[in-house]
Amino acid sequence: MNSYVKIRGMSCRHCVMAVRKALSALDGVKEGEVNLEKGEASISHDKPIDLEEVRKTIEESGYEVG
Ligand SMILES: [Cu+2]
Repeated sequence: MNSYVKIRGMSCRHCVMAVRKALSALDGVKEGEVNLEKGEASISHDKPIDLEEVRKTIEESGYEVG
């Protein structure tokens, strides 16, 4: 399964790495891929993920969803 989230506030590779790491640590997430130009994360997971958790995690890393 794949879920996509729009992320605002990322400006460089470090932001991408921070978001990717945060997403990968979430329960059920296999991998989080982040596209800096699009400002979008693609999250691959084997079971349903809680998008509210995803939002919180991204915000705690210093970025915004939307
Ligand atoms: Cu950055």
